[in-house]
Amino acid sequence: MPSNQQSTYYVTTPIYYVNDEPHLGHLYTTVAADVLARHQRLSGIDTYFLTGVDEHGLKVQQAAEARGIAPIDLADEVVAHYRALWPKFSISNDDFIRTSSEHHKRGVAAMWNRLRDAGALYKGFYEDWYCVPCETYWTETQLKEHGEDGVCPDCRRSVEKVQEESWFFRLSDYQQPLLDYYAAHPDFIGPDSRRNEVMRFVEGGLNDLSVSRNTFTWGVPVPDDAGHVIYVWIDALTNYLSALGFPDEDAEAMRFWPADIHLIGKDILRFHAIYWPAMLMAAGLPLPKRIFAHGWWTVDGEKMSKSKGNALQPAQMLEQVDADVIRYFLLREVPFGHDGDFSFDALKRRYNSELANDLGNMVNRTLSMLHKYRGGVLGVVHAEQAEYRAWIADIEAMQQEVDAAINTQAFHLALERIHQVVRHGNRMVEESAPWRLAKQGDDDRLDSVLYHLVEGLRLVVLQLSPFMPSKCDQLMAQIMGERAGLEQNLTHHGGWGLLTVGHRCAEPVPVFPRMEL
Ligand code: ME8
Repeated sequence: MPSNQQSTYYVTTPIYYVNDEPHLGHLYTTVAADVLARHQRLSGIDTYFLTGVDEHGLKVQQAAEARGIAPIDLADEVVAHYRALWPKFSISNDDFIRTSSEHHKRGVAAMWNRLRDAGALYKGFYEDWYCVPCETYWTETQLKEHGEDGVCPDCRRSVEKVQEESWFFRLSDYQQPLLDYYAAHPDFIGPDSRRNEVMRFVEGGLNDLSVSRNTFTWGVPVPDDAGHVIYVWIDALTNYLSALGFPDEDAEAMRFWPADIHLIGKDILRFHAIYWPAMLMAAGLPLPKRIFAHGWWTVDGEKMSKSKGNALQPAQMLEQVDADVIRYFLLREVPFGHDGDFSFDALKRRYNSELANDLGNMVNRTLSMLHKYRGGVLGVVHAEQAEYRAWIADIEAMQQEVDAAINTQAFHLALERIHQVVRHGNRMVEESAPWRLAKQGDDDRLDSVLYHLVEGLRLVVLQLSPFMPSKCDQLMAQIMGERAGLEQNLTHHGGWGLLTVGHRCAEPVPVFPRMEL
């Protein structure tokens, strides 16, 4: 059973910029976070899953100007798309934060005041470079070190010169405290390769960070210095706390802090693994337990971009493929943390072999035989044979291993392990040949094998349900028959033997029809 004994769990996605529509990359992080949240809830843990949008900053302001509309109108439009999209992919977020909301802005102002009161802020003059698409400051030296002049080392687009009065955060004070923290908390940053990357960066030295702008207005005003708006990353990172009610320490949801995991893409690791913990240290607040930076999706070998028009829009993908199948593919195809390439052909191949053939077949064959030979009703298990003991042991080991894999964000391993059990089940069908037992009138053995298959399937579907919630609801409805809708969780229903003699399964209805390539 789940190894995770803690009582609360808090998982977050990045809050996405509203300069553009959601695409495959945004879906990826959000689905992964959803699987973590669903798995924890299944394990009986009090869970909070946060996603939302990042509305402020120059990038959003410029995107709105280009459309000739106000930033808040652009934000409202894109927010409506996100809100319509997530339910289509069964995203079970408990909250959706907007950084334009009053409660968030109050949280940001409170964070600012805490930093200022701690002596971590001072006023100065910023004269260097800024990348608007990344909302990142760059020094002349950093630009030179990373190659081309005038180009952002991260996104390779043009940087602009900034010369203005600015507030600074004493980030340089946190070089050693951060290095000590990484050393003492080896699981703080995942995967390990990213942890090493961050440590090398911090070892190279940290400059104080410019944290306010006074040449545009689309942001949270600096308290007591109305000409300045707070740097969009200070604003955005604070969402993880403001959503819980910060600065009200006794707000009910504050029990979820510190977060168990911030899921992000590798593009925004520095902000989460350096700036955010340094800010929290300065503010005297507990740090999140883990930050995991996943890899980058390309599409048919190319980087997704607005100019190429090849960014896959999740809502349009649904015209071709079921949402749960996309969820499954994204987490199955590429080890979490690695880069991957999306193609519908690869998705269909994976689907046909693992879901249509293996899982679909196991469910259909098992339930069809149960109906054909036993009227859909489970009979008495007579013999405790070695093959059944091995089957139950395999399922129990799978439950442990899936839990461990999900708790280390190794989603592909969790799915691979579940799939191994499905293949084991199909082998059991072949080897025990229930159709032969039926012909021979060997009812005892027939009842035994059918029982083990159905009960095993139930536990497979339970483990798979965080990945494919609506497909698994359909499968569970067939397995549970009249008892469908019974609340399913691993704590109460994860053990072998919930189904008993006389249980009637529903007629099988195919859930994974083959797809044409
Ligand atoms: O960075 N492959 O927002 P954003 C995989 N507002 N994941 C991808 C991806 C791709 N090709 N493209 C985007 C921001 N993502 C800030 C975050 S958080 C306090 C503020 C995902 O709209 C991935 O999670 O640019 C990445 O980190 C995020 O979208 C960036 O979203």
